[in-house]
Amino acid sequence: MKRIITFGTFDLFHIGHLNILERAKAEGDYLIVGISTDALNYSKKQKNPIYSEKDRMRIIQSLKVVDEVFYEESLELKGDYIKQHNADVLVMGNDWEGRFDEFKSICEVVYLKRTPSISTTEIIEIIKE
Ligand code: C2G
Repeated sequence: MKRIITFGTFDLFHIGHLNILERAKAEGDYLIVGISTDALNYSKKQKNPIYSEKDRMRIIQSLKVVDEVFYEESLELKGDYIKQHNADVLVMGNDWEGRFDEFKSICEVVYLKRTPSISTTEIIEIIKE
């Protein structure tokens, strides 16, 4: 059984998120998703996501393509998470192209093309206008 791992915030869940999760699952048999915690987001962007980590996790967990979820507390722990979950493949969107190549020594690393014209940031901007 091929185990896939991917990571993300998945705030204001949208079609780009669903596309990448479905395509990640298609790379293997079992999909594990690391959900960035509110604290990790705050450290990266100096603001909290709109949806709490608890709600973001419940949404992702409810998807039929997702087999397992956990909280991603630090970007530095990615290698540990890959090993702890015995992942064979790390999948990320191509906005992260090249950024996780260091993990090629412990698993396969695949970057999938992002869905064009949609992002959480754009949704927030449109609603603000
Ligand atoms: N994504 C996509 N198409 C979009 C928007 C997002 O394919 N139009 C993908 C991203 O490339 C990413 C996943 O959806 O692989 C989750 O995106 P974000 O919630 O923006 O995740 P991010 O904040 O980049 O967190 O350890 C890495 C981080 O946890 C990733």
